[in-house]
Amino acid sequence: NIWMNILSYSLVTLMCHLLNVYGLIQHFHLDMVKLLRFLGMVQDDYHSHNPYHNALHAADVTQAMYCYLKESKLAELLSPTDVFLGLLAAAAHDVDHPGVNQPFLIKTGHHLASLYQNTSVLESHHWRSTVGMLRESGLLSHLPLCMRQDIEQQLGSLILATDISRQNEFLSTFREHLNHQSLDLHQAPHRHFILQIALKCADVCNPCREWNLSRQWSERVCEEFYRQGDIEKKFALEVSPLCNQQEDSVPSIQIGFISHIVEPLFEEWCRFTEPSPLSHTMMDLLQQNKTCWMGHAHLKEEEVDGGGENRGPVANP
Ligand SMILES: *[C@@H]1O[C@H](CO)[C@@H](O)[C@H](O)[C@H]1NC(C)=O
Ligand SMILES: *[C@@H]1O[C@H](CO)[C@@H](O)[C@H](O)[C@H]1NC(C)=O
Ligand SMILES: CC(=O)N[C@H]1CO[C@H](CO)[C@@H](O)[C@@H]1O
Ligand SMILES: [Zn+2]
Repeated sequence: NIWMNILSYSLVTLMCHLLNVYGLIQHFHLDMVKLLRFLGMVQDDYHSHNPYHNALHAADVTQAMYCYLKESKLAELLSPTDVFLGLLAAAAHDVDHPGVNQPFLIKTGHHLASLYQNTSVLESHHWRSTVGMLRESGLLSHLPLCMRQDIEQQLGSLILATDISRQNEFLSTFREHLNHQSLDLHQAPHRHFILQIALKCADVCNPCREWNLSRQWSERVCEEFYRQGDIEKKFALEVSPLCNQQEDSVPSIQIGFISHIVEPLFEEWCRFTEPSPLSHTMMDLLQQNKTCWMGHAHLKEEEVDGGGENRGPVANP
């Protein structure tokens, strides 16, 4: 698939550009040959035949992350290490994604499910794969051991935050902080928490983009769900929520996803970044796109309202 390869090459190009713009290649004395080797490995480990979880999604999330790091509330307080970690985590957060979700891996007895004991199976794999590639490429081998260990740990904590089953945990902590104005971005742990939130936002920001783009991402993610459903049918397994093409329409999946995951998260992000033209634009697009999906959904009333409720949240953005 040549077209997909050209598109997914954007991950290496984008990362080199962003690291260069921030002066991070100089700051960390990165060797260009090792950097290109590392980024090339990350890109190649994304599955280009996944309709959604491919290197293009990684590039999309990295681009969004860059924009969020530039928010005026944040930009001047972030250290070079914060920015480096944020961009790296975004680029690698879904690496080697198999195109099926965690429940599928558990019920089919996949080795990753037993390796990670049925908990954050995919996210743990994305993290450990990234650490493996960092070490293999030697990208950070010139840095002191304690610094390398710190980078690996923080990368893990950022990538594991994208596990959507932990959404409520992060959202309520974020809300508490905002209600009590208790975030102090001069403190490294608080900045790390905001990086986790920013990455979570970037990972689910598809519905905050212009309709044309947003719609294509929606179709891709649903195509990936339906493919999983087809495999489940073929092997006489129970079809997972959202994966039945006959029952779960693209509009109904999107309305549930927006109402239960994206809207609550971006409402708080908007509050945190206030005043932010970007956040307001994203909230406007989100509302317009949601209305648009509701117009597309020739659904019974209760299906639109209860979309995600009885099906549970969308599994793996
Ligand atoms: C993971 O889930 C499978 C299937 O439900 C179960 O058989 C197995 O014991 C679980 N493993 C762990 C470590 O919980
Ligand atoms: C959206 O895509 C359609 C055709 O694919 C194009 O005609 C239209 O100009 C696009 N709209 C925007 C705002 O890019
Ligand atoms: C039908 C509808 O409201 N569509 C809107 C979806 O959002 C885009 C902006 O991204 C609007 O241009 C459309 O009009
Ligand atoms: Zn993702």
